[in-house]
Amino acid sequence: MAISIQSVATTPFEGQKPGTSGLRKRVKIFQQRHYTENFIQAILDAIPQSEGGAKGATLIVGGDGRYYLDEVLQIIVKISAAAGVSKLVVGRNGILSTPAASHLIRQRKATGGILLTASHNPGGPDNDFGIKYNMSNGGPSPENVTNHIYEITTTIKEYKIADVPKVDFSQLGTQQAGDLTIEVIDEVADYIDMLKTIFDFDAIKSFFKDNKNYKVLFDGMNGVTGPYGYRLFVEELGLPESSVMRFKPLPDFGGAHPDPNLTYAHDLVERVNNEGYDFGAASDGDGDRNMIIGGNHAFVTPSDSVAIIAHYAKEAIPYFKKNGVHGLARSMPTSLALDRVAEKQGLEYFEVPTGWKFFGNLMDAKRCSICGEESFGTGSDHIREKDGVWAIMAWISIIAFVNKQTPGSSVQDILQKHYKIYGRNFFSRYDYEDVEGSGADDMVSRLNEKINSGEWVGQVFGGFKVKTTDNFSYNDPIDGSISKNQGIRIIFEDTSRIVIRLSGTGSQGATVRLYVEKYSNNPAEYANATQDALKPLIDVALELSQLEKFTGRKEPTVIT
Ligand code: G16
Repeated sequence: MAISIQSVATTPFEGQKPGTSGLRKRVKIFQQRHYTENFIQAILDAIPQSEGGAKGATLIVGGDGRYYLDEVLQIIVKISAAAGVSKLVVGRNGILSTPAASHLIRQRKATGGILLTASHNPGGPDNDFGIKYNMSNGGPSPENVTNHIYEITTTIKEYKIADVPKVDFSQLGTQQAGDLTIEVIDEVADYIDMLKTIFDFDAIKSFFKDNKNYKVLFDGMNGVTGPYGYRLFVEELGLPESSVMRFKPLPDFGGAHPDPNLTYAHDLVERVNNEGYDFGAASDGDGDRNMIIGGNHAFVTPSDSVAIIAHYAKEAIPYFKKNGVHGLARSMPTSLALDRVAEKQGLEYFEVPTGWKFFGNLMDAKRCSICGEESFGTGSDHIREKDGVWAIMAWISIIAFVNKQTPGSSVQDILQKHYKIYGRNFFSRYDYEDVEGSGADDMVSRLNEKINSGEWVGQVFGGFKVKTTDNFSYNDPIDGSISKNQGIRIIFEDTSRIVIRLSGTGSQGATVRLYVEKYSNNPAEYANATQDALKPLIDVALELSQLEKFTGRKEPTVIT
């Protein structure tokens, strides 16, 4: 069908550089005339020829339902039709969780996907929107591709749009926009089918049947995973509707900050503690993050969560029973708890920079099966994104498995049992959000000077003797690429660590992340409160970084 294609003259916008995971900015920035069009055109032009390029491509498109999604979907249709894209596979109403999109890219053998999300950042007209491109392996584009996208945005002079009618994304089925086919699919079904190939649904159902009083509460945080959680927990596993909360995706997440941590998922934490739930879990705006808690204030740090999943994987999860576990990986700031599991199981393990994209190469090369990040991301090689609902199902599988051996085991029991085997890595992250950019940069510059001079090595601070200091650099063992300046590390003789880096996902000012970790193999300490255990090290971190002096902040905005 002939369609008219128009070239629209444009000029570059500053700052269209994708961060840790895509371009995230205020909605008002995306709403500027030509802004979104420039970026979408740059994405299509940057699809590598080795991946097939845009012409004739099949792209998976969807997002977390946040404000401005509808407008961007129509822009994608027009620019894709003009670029000769062959097919767009879109979730109903443009909804697809990030893990569901990653799965669909792989399942459909698509060229890639455009994901419309700012993840856990708040939504609504005054908050954030985001766009990222995922490759044919289902994972976020690597730095050479994001750099190429950025380069194009700095020189763009025109974009091309096709004159096609508005597409109705509420209707399942196929529609045409010129030669471009648009297939609107059930946003949940394929993902649930995938979970059925990974987990033993019958074992989980029989656990709930045998433990009728075991209470679960899933919090969709008004983000994208609500429909997934509802279909899974209520319709598939047969739990009562009271097992899900905030399960309707809202364009502004109901005003909430859809980030599953103890601060922003406070409502869930309160309910689990006050209403006698045994297990609580939340996922974020786009469904790739997760938080796991248990009754009586049990909190599973993401670092412990991935270590525990790795510990039980082959026994409790059919996918790993069948495929084995090739290796483990974590992001650099994530605690070393996972390394201990790898060592005990004789598995290869990796430390990569912050950013899920760094796990993809290892997974594609079959050198990593399970990985995780302290930033509430946990996942496996079933897809190439972290996967909140998968992690929750992994935990439910472990609970069912452990309870079969030792009935009545709580989340806290599982934690303590793990510490008895491996010792405990106390871990905490302090976030200082929206600080003035130059103060944060000056702080990092000074820290770089300190570590370059090696001046702290051998010195003792607060009883901790410094072993090494560096700015983390990663040499990808698969493609040989090197990523430098990934975070300041101060590592002590007793394996305790302080890590400081600037976030790559904020949309306003700078966010300083301060990570502290201390290992104990003294059973008398395993039940200690995290903040108490880490207080001396946090004091050292604040002293060495001079964070208050540089940022003017006395207290962090979020502690996890
Ligand atoms: C993204 C990345 C993660 C990263 C997190 C935090 O998560 O995919 O790998 O750990 O950001 O990054 P930063 O510390 O730079 O803010 P998400 O859930 O935002 O896509």
